[in-house]
Amino acid sequence: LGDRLRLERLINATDKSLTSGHDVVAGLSKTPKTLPAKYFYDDLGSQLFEQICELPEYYLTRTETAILQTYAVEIAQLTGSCELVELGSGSATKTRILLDAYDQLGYPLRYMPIDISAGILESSAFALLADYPTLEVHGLVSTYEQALQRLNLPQLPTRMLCFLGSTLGNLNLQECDLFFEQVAGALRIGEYFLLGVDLKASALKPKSLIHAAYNDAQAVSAAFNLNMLSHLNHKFDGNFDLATFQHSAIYNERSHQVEMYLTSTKAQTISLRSLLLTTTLQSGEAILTEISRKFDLQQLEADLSHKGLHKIRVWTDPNQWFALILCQL
Ligand code: AVJ
Repeated sequence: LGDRLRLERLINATDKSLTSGHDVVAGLSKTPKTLPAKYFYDDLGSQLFEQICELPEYYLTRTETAILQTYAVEIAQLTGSCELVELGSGSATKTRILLDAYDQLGYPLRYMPIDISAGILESSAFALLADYPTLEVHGLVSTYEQALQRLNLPQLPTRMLCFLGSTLGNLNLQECDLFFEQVAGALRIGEYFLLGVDLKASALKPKSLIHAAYNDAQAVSAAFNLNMLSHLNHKFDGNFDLATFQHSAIYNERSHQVEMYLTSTKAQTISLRSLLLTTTLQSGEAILTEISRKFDLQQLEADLSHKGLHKIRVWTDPNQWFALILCQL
């Protein structure tokens, strides 16, 4: 394996200078309180998210997978040989569909997975190397910001940056705008950006479908949401008592986004000692832990092209629940 695998840590779990927690302090100091969604993904959080992807209610993964299965070869034909770079690679299950397509066309297989969780990055890299005998993997344990800065380096092969699973939905309008700018800045002219997004409710996509995806019967979504508090407890020496918080998720029809909350069931004081942070919560007070925006294709294409990311082709499922957009700088 040795020469086919390189793993680099841009974040070190024990080094708090890179993950200073200033974003946690800022979020808990706001009214209403918020916490950044990236804190879902410690190793257990990544596992819980993998479980969510398999839930009957969570249509996003299944739908995106089906689109990829139908069109991966077409994507590979459009881009030609290129290195796959993936932001938020997770278990890299969907990536296999792309790798198979590039392989089928006889292209060399190069993959740069980027994930904030070292555990899932390592295990997925090992599994891929075992299954693809010629694959070369260069992984980064990193936030998106760090990785996009690192990608802005002269490199030989053409790259396709993949951002699947509608993770884009976690970014608000301003963050999204900045993100597209960073993506455009990281790519060279002619390189590709493959984006998977969940679409707004419509005649073919009832709001109840979206609601159920974040309120599953087995309460895995609730466990995923609550796990953020346990992650923060470990990382910042905190005292969140998970038994005093309740999961909720609503589809906000005006802003076309799912909002996920943790609501305190009692008045309490929380401290995160390594951040020197103390904050009080009232009984019934909610912390916003995630927005999951749902997109309008026309609007999104306009926003992308405004940053120089020009649409090459768009694919959707028959019900137009989910879309894949291939752009080129
Ligand atoms: C990984 C951000 C796309 O918003 O649907 C799943 C995360 N949150 N269930 C999403 C998530 C609750 C997921 N993304």
